[in-house]
Amino acid sequence: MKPKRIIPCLDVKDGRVVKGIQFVRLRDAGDPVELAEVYNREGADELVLLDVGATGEGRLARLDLVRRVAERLTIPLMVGGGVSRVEDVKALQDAGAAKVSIGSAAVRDPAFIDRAVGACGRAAIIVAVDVRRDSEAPSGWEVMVGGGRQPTGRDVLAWVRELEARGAGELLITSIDADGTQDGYDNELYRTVTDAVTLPVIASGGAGTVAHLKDAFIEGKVDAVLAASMFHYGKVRISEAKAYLRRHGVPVREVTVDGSSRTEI
Ligand code: 0VR
Repeated sequence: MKPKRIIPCLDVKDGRVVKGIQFVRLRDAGDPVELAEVYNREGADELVLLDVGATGEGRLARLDLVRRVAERLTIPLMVGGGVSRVEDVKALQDAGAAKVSIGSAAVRDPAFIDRAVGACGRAAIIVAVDVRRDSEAPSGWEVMVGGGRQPTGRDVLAWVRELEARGAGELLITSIDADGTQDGYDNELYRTVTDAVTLPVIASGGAGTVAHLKDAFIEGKVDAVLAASMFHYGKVRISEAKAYLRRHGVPVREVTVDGSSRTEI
């Protein structure tokens, strides 16, 4: 079985890592390059760099920061924030991003996903889907854009099915309700999505304990877990999380001291 992935997330605004709750009340959580090096050394499987200011300011994630982070990593870097053209994807790839996350722009122009996949390949194109619980939505969750502030009227299931049809490589699904709470992932959301599409799904929003990570894999059936607060505030080390997951039968990539890797349960 393919190893499950642990992916720390660096939400960056004005060159600093920030962390809030439900996307607001952002507070400083450190230097992005330093944190990237720590997570890489600790055994993270991938790293997300999300420029949370970019979309709102109508610009692309800062390429100089992407370069400085990418050159310190031995794991794949996924970059998101303000991506709205194929040229943006290519510029981020040239700066060292292995994968690029597209969020609001995909909702504005779904055919952009087809163009980006056609030009850059499925493996490089992740679609970020931020949702909030909404009893009016057929599946129970509505897709939001613009940093979680603008409702789209789209239901999460209809949207992820359309993204699968358009060739997206992976889905990064963030629960805004859970974001930053450290109360656990919305596993009902992930089970609903993973029962509906075959695309790899990354859970995002709410991680606080190693048990939360296990629950997302076992109950939510996700392929990877993204976490920010839990790791930034030093609650759990990635090596501890991987040992716990192995003890509970979740296959994870083991990183040995010489940096080589193998998958062990
Ligand atoms: P934790 O719950 O702390 O693990 O957060 C995981 C995930 O929700 C965040 O890293 C990130 O996706 C939150 N996203 C955005 C944002 C945060 C602030 C402002 C905007 C955005 O647009 O995604």
